[in-house]
Amino acid sequence: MQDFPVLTYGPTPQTAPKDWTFSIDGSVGTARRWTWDEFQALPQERITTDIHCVTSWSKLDTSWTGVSLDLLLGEAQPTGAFVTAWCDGGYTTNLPLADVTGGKAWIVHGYEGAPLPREHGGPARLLVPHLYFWKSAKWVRGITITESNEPGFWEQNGYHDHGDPWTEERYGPAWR
Ligand SMILES: Nc1nc2c(c(=O)[nH]1)N[C@H]1C(S)=C(S)[C@@H](COP(=O)(O)O)O[C@H]1N2
Ligand SMILES: [Mo]
Repeated sequence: MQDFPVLTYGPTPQTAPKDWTFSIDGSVGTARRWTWDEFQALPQERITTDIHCVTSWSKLDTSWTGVSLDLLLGEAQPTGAFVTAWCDGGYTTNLPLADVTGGKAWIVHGYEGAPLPREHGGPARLLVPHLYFWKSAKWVRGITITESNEPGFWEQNGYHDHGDPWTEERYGPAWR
């Protein structure tokens, strides 16, 4: 994994799988929470995709294992149109619900056939490959559904609210 840079703001959290849960709450029909074992028992997908960092590197054909957010959100029945992903360590990032549904986002715990390394977000991270990689929150523990858009950590600190690499949505108004 030498050509896969580690980009983390702050220290790397250490959460053992036995202490890990994944929650969906906020504006939902039914708040849900899965333990590690419950999560592993859900249908797993293998995702092969390119990833793009805002600082200009891309990595092609990365391979991940995890659970589709369509499946998880289907159990929670969101009523709001925005998502905030939150993490051990305090990192947050915001996304429109439409960017994490329709086969576009996963909670992944495997990378290249092995457990996701801690420095890359293990035990589990969000994977949203069609947006810049800062949206793919490492050490993710849950998502909160909101009625309105609530900027996350980098979105409050200069990055673009949406982050589409094809139209190069890198930085927000404050940085232009
Ligand atoms: N929890 C958390 N997730 C995070 C970050 C972070 O600092 N904390 N950095 C983001 C940024 S800016 C990038 S580019 C990617 C980097 O992922 P990597 O370290 O696996 O390459 O993670 C994203 N997810
Ligand atoms: Mo980044």
